[in-house]
This record gives sequence, C-alpha cells and structure tokens, in this order.
Amino acid sequence: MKQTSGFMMVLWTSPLLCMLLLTVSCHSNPTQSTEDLQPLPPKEACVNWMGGAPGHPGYNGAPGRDGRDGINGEKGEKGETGLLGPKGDAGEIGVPGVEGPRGFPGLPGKKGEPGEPAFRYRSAFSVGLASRPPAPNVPIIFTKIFYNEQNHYDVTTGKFRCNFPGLYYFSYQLTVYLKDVKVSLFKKDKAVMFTFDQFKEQNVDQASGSVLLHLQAGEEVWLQVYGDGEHNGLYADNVNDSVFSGFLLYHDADQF
Ligand SMILES: [Ca+2]
Repeated sequence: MKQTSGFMMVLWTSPLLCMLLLTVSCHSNPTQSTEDLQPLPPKEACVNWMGGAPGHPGYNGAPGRDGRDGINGEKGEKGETGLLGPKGDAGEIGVPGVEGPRGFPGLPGKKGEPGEPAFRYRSAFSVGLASRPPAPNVPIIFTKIFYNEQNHYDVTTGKFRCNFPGLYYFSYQLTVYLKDVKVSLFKKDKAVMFTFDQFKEQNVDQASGSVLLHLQAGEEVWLQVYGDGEHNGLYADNVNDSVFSGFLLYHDADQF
C-alpha cells in the first residue's frame, strides 16, 4: 500500500516519466494473461531511473456537483402590509329588512279638473199673484216672477210645462181675503189636488198645499179656482203675496 502511494506520487509529479514507464515497461503484451498485466512494483521498475525535475501543477478539475439542501432556517420577521387588492365581485341580494315606520303626510296634490254639474237637468219656477181677483175655472195667471230662469212656467197661460221627465215638487202659499178660496192643482187637464179655506170677516187668512207629481215631457201643471165662481178670494198686495212654486226633484235618468 505504501509502495503504491509512492508510485502514484511519482506519477503525479512526473507525467513524462510515467509516460515512459507505461510505454517501455508497464504496457502489457496482448498475448499475456490477466495475471501478467499486473504492473511491476515501482521500486523494481524504476529503481535505476534518475528523478526528473518537478512538473508544473495540473489544471483545476471541473466543479463538483451541488451539495444537498441545507436545513430550513428560522422563521423570519413579519413583512410589511401589502397593497390593497382589487375590489371583489358583488355579493348576493340579501333578505328584505323589516318595514320602516310610517312617514310624514305628503304635500297636498294639485287641484283637479272641474267635474260635471250636480244638476245637469234644471227646471224650477216661483211666481206670485199680481192681479186680482182671478177668473174662476181657468188657470190662475201669476205674473210676479220670483224665479223662472228656464221659462218653463208660461206667464201668458199660467201653466208650467214639463221639459224633463221625472219627479216634481209643487207648492202654493195663498193669501185669502174678502172671499173663500177653493183651488185645485191640475195636471194634464185633470184636478189632482184640492184646497178649501173659508174667509172670516175682519181677518186675513192663508191657504197652502204641496204635492209630488211624476210628469212626462210635455205635460202641464197649473192652479185653478173651482166651484161656482164665488170662491176666488186669492189676494195679493205690496205686503201680502200668493205664491205658486215648483221644481224638478229627480230626473228619470238619475233614478238608476
Ligand atoms: Ca180660514
């Protein structure tokens, strides 16, 4: 072993000598057996050789392979806070919340458009006695006009003429003076209502009556003295009136 090491040292320090040695003495013959290939001990092979000058240092070998990974080091200190990331996607719609308290009243709205008139069909009159005494058995003519806007009462005939079929209200308030009064209310040439008031001496009396009548268009209503002609004590002056009135209460179209 020691000899081998010495021999290797000589080979290392003297490449030229080794080359010679291998060429002259140590190269095997192709015909020799495996045992014959064993190199001769350097002491015997190179005993008579003169030592040469030391060779130059060899070149550095190729870098070795990377070593194994080392053991993990200790955990470092916590780093600084990173930058804010991008905004995430919108979440799902949540469950509706509890109903809130009642709010304050709002401002009043705008004024609406005018509606239809409450009375689309108008018919009314109120007239008074202006000349006396009235003639018996003919319509009493009232020429003092309190109201007759639609002219449905004819001051020349003393008759009210129905223009709108429906229910009408008629009334009269008469002053009785000097004679008895017998009046009847006519509808379409037939007396439907009667009033009789007896006059007393040194007195002024009143007679009145009212009625609801359904009229067809064109039918007429008026007051008339009935009897033998001695019962026309209807009276009127500047402080006493005898008034005949009537108006449409319900039009037939408004009954439904
Ligand atoms: Ca009387």
